[in-house]
Amino acid sequence: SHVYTVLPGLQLICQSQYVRNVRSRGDVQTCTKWNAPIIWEGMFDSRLYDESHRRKKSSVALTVFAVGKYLDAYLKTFLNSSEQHFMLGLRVTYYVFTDMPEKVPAIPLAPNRHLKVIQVDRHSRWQDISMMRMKTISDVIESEIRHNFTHVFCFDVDQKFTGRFGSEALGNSVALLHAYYYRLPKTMYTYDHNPKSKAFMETGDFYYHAAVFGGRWKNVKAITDACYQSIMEDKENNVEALWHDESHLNKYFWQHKPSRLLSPEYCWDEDIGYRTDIRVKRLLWAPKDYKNLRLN
Ligand code: 2GW
Ligand code: MN
Repeated sequence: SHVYTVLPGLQLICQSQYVRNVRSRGDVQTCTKWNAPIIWEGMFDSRLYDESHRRKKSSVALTVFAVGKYLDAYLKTFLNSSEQHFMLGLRVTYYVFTDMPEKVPAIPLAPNRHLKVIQVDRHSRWQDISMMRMKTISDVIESEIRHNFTHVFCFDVDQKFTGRFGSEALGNSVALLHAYYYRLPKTMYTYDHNPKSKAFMETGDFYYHAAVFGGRWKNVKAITDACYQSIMEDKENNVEALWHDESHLNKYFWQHKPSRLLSPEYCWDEDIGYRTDIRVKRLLWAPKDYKNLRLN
């Protein structure tokens, strides 16, 4: 329709202008200094995004890891809730990585949605389970995703969808504002401050949460390759970044600005309590049973 022929041109001028002109939010930052939109509820018309992505035949691969105790603890809730809220109307395939393929629960999937289980080793250190995801994601993008999907989204498994997580979240490279840091001064961001680590940085734009990131497959391939490479260099130098893969991801997004940011509505922790700016909770942190889950 008429609207769509105009929008791409507008996006060239300021991508966020398009979202802002639909409706605006005065209480939160909706655009970065490099002109990337920060997506908050109330700023966009979800029907426009859905129509546009259906027309472009956007398709999404979701990667999630459920290794060891995390399989029983979180995977079923993650997948069932994702079927209710994640990219409804688009073609979606879940790539579930686990050390116990036979224990992956059978989830009823809507038409056009698929699930693929891929076996991975169980690293003995949990830090490695988390960090080595970067390598595994890069490999599966190269072998499969690049031939079949336009976009990739990578998720922690210890969370539950509770509201629309839709096509408004799709972009070239997508980062998520960490729920605990989005209103804190930069001096409190927990970047890696050890000059010996490749993740070292003294200042940045935002503190991003590694529980959700994504983008076009080519960009996610570049993100995961770079993070993996830095992680391995750190290993050779016998250092480990403060927050593991999350530190490396923050460094990458400092050097390669994400084209779209998601507000903490896209990954909220109820423990934070009531906030007026959080109008919709789309994905919630699952309660953690540290005592049992972190015994390796
Ligand atoms: C992780 C920590 C301690 C014990 C076990 C595990 C573990 C993680 C595991 O036994 N099995 C497993 O599949 N994982 C996967 O790694 C799972 O997908 C999980 O969601 C992900 C990250 O671990 P998680 O969720 O326990 O770490 P968080 O919630 O503290 O995550 C933030 O920091 C991490 C690095 O320390 C990552 O960057 C993560 O993306 C961040 O959200
Ligand atoms: Mn997590």
